[in-house]
Amino acid sequence: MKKILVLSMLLLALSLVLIGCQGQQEAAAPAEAEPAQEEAATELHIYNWSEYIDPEVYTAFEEEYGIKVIEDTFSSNEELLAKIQAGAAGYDLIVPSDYMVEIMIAEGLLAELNHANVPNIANLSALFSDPPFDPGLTYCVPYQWGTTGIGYNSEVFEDAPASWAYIFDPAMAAEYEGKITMLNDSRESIGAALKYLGYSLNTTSEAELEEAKELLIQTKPFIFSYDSDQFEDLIAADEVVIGHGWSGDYFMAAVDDERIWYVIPEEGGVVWADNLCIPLTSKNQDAAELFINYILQPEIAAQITNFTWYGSPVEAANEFIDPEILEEPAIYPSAETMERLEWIQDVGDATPLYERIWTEVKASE
Ligand code: N2P
Repeated sequence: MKKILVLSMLLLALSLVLIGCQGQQEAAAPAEAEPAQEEAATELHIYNWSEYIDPEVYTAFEEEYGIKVIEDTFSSNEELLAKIQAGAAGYDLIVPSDYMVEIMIAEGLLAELNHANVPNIANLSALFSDPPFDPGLTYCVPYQWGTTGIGYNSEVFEDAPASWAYIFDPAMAAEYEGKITMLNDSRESIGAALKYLGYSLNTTSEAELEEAKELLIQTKPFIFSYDSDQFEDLIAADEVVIGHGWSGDYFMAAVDDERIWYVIPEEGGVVWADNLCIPLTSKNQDAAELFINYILQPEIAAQITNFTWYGSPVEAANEFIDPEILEEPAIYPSAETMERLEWIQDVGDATPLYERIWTEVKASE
């Protein structure tokens, strides 16, 4: 009963924020048919975020299809974009977030999906079947979704540090000087500062962005590092006690170190969805679609979520997801919490401004 309540709250919440979902369809039963391969690919090169899949999924795919999955990792959407723009031609699958999908589509960097090869797309929740950043799922398939907030050591913080003030208010941050991390990510870290200041994290106002820059520079002396790969491990290693980071990474670390926990700040944070997309330069599009179809199977999608502690867009996976994950309000947030979250969007002409500010923050002493 509780699970049903949590799920209905989630559905309501997502419908509030994931605007533009027209032509929604009922989730269908898993399709059995597997697409035929035109060419016998023996390798599939995926460029992914770190620790973002159960490695056994790669092994099982390899055993089933004889295609070896080779993974490289990146740490930010901007790093991914730069690599693909620079002509990196070796990748068959990449995993950009929502706003970056929009940018990559506009730049002509992605191949259109052949839906006939991905029948398991029918397993997606209606809320992820027609996202505003990729209408009709023309190019990509949603992979995992989560939030950006605050991870912490609960032995140090008896009450959850549920405010960005723990990082941005100098009087509070001074207490944890040198024991705070922030993501090494322009949109995320500037976004957190904008949220603390009460602005939209998609603002294009130069004045608001300058204010966010000053705040980040003022905060820098308290920061141990800007890190998007080890931030959760740094708490486990007692190097830091609090950080700005992605929900699932903290929860995953909590499996081995129960002192670690995660909270969505009261001022709000980011809700995001990452997506599997095929770069235009891939020579193994069929194998890439085979892999996408493979992980859209409910039990495989659940296996991934049970490993990453991020939400799955595959509705049919819910019955295989650990109840501890499905019932965790910071993973499947209530409608009320979702109202405080914002999606990062492509800010168009303001993008260089964000990049300049982030460069200045990183270069400041
Ligand atoms: C996984 C990182 C999640 C990606 N380690 C954030 N979009």
